[in-house]
Amino acid sequence: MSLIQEIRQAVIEGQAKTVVPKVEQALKEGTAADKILQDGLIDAMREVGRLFEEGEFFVPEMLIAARAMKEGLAILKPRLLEAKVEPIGRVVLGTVKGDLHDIGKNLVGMMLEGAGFEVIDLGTDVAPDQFVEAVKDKRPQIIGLSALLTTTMPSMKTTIQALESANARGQVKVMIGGAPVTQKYADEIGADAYAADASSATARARALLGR
Ligand code: B1M
Repeated sequence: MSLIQEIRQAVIEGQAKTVVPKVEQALKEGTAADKILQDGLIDAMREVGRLFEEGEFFVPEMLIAARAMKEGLAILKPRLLEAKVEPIGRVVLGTVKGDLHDIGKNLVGMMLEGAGFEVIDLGTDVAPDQFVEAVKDKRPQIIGLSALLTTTMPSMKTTIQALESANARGQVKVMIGGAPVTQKYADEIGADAYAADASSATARARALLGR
């Protein structure tokens, strides 16, 4: 088994104590941080989701796998941010109301920071009014909404409606993403951009600012 496969397996098994030294070892051996992220950590979470769907994993297993992923991600973060430059724009980011999934959202935030954006992270379970307030207070050019549950996706639409009601929609571009979200859904609810993953999120954010 390659080192990357060992990292993937340790995340699936939720063994944070194994993940951390193995990620450190892979970096020392010269493996690119992005490869460890994609083939080790993200692919492991994909498998965890599959096992959950098949009834082999339950919430506790998902949770400990997520913790192991987060600890591995913390080791990779400085490497992923190495390209950091002066802020090119401000993004307010959050997982929508009712949704507690934050790994993907954190990754998007990290990549945006790495691409030179200032990121204000509102966390998870963020209500439409909190996004509206942040748009008024922090004056971002973009708000980023993340949803991982089909049941919480409608909160993206409600957030856009709340911005409209507060006459704040014209001040900010709305980008959405998350596993169940699609370009079609973004078009339906009037979002300005959809991104399928963290690296395309940075490309979309730059494009929204005309860069
Ligand atoms: Co949850 N969960 N979960 N879970 N969980 C999913 C999402 C699920 C698909 C699993 C499954 O059934 N296969 C399923 C949703 C089904 C559906 O809605 N159709 C599900 C469920 C059902 C639930 C609960 C309801 C389970 C229960 O309690 N019965 C519950 C809900 C809790 C709540 O939110 N209210 C729940 C709970 C949890 C845990 C707490 C245990 C844990 C989350 C821990 C945490 O985040 N801190 C968890 C986990 C870990 C998962 C899976 C296994 C992994 C998610 C993840 O972190 N992926 C997930 C299965 C899966 O996705 N395959 C699952 C890795 C991450 C890097 O990818 O988040 O997709 P992702 O982010 C990507 C892109 O989507 C995109 O870029 C990211 C990086 O490339 N992206 C954006 C994300 N946000 C973006 C924003 C953007 C742009 C791109 O612009 C702003």
